Amino acid sequence: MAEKCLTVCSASESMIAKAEQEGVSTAFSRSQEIKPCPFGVSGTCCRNCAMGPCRLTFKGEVTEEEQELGSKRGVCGATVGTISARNFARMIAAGASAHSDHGREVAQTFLAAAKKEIPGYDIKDEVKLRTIAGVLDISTDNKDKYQIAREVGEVLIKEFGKQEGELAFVKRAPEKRQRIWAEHGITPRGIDREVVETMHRTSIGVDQDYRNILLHGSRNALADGWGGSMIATELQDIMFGTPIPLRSKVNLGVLKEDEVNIIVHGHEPLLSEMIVVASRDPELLDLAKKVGAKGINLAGICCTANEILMRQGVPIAGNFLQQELAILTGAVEAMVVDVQCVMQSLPSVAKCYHTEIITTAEKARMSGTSHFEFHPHHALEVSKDIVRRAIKNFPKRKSVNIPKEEMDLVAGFSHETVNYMLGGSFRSSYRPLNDNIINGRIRGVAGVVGCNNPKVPHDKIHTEVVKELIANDVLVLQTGCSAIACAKEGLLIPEAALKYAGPGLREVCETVGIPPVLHCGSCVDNSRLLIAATEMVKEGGLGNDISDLPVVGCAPEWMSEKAIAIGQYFVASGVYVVFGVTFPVTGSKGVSDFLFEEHDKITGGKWAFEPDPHKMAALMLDRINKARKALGIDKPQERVLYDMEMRRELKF
Ligand code: SF4
Ligand code: MSK
Repeated sequence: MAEKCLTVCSASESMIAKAEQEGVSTAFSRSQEIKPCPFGVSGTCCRNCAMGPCRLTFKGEVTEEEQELGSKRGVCGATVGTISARNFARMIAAGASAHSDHGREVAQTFLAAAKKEIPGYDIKDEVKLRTIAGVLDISTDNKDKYQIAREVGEVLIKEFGKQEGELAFVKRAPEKRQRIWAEHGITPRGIDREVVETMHRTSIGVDQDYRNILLHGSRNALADGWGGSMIATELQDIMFGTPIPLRSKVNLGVLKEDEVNIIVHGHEPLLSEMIVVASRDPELLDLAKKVGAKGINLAGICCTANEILMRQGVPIAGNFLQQELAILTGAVEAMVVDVQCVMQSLPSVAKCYHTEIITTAEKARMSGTSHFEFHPHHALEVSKDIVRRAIKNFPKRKSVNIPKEEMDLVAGFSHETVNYMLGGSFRSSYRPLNDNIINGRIRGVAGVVGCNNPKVPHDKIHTEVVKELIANDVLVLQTGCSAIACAKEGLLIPEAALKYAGPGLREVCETVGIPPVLHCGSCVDNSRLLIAATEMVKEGGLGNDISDLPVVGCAPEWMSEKAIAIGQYFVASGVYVVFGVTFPVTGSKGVSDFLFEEHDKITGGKWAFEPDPHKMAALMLDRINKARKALGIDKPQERVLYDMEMRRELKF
């Protein structure tokens, strides 16, 4: 029997082989040992009360009527549709909570920075601050940036506990979209309120209509995308700077044999931004030299990596499934973790080498680690203590085996940057993007995002889907671990357009000087994609709503509940979203039909499930082609490249 392909990343492959040789358990080996529960996979198991757990199975072809009206039910009478919808909604609530709690931490730190209470943090992007103040109807006349930031921070913190009305950023969406949400009663009111209501509705004996549960799931997800996540992104940009394109490197080869290697891992940039500062401190660099190291090398894993890559150019060591593998190199002095996507196995892997795992968040502690509690009031001191500890660990190294693989990438494509790059410095605008979509040079835009999952070959599905999309002239926007996967494959450099892109997309990329795949940030930065889609609508010529655009999304190797929350807020915002690996409602015919078909009629967006990367790309292309046909832009049009004179003539 052919051996199962675990990864298409050769650096990871060599570390997986090393783990096997040295008897170290990793997610790759554990995934092969553990047989997933079939009820859990298809969403038909309920453990919401002590009369259960209740697991429902149906043999052979079963209709929705048989499932929903038959006698096979949980002890309380719950049907498989109710159980499956409740499970799905709870995944949304958990994912939205993670992003939104991140947003809350950022908002609190932002307010403290605005009050000048926390040295080291400042208000860096005043232009964006004023834009957001405008969105919130806060007057900026005769106010300095700190006063404006204070008012912005106070308004946005209240979004979490808001009880009535609607979230402030909802009005950034196209007007038609806002009307659709209002019509179906899914406009989010308050971030925390929607999560609490999901938990209430899905407890025993409350909401028992799967459509109603799932509609509230949409409202909860929208509170994430247009609420918690968007607050996190916007305030991080204002505090730390809105990303602009920069070059860096990616993969395990960024670790250095002769330097102290510190990896930051997790999601929030609040501490890692300060660790960047500490790692450049001359006193600490001297200390590193004293223990025989040539310097201090900082690298990232997962979304903390994406955050400090986008703003500081810090290289990325790897994505989600590479966190254990990085330690296996024997070259990591400290892995500093904050929240989310941190494997509990890290301390046991670290025990085999000299790596110290350092937790920093009060809400995310692990046994077998050191804890350096982070608080913005003393962030720089904590960061320096962490760097000192890493330096102290350098002489404890045993054998070091760093894979050579590393790849260049360009990152930093915030919505503002895309606007500037495509429109030019003279007149920032999405007009050239829209025009290139209308004339067919760019067929459409795809957001390809999300995690790794050891159930499928690591990075394979991401890279194959993306290659197929760009070959068909689809511009790809990326976040999260998917962006890291494609960066390792060399898809995030301008030269990739020559090698992989179709002729139309290649021409645009060459003219503008961008890669065909744009790195837009971390998981919370999926909110940037909502704003980009909205700007395309507002620019004109591509319909009146996000659902009219030839825009699609996918998460080819998803694993986290956060991915479900993201997927649902895109579907509720009018986007067609395809997920790979597995889909957690397939045990219920009614819920599957609702999410995969009926949802289109409600929000103009729907889900699809397809694990094969080529079929996944085909589904996305088909949806894009249908959108183009509906817009009347499916026939080839004369291709016009805008020169500066023509740009000046554009009407705004
Ligand atoms: Fe079973 Fe109903 Fe309790 Fe769920 S809520 S465990 S279906 S009895
Ligand atoms: S880190 S949520 S594995 S993308 Fe955002 Fe990666 Fe998924 Fe975590």
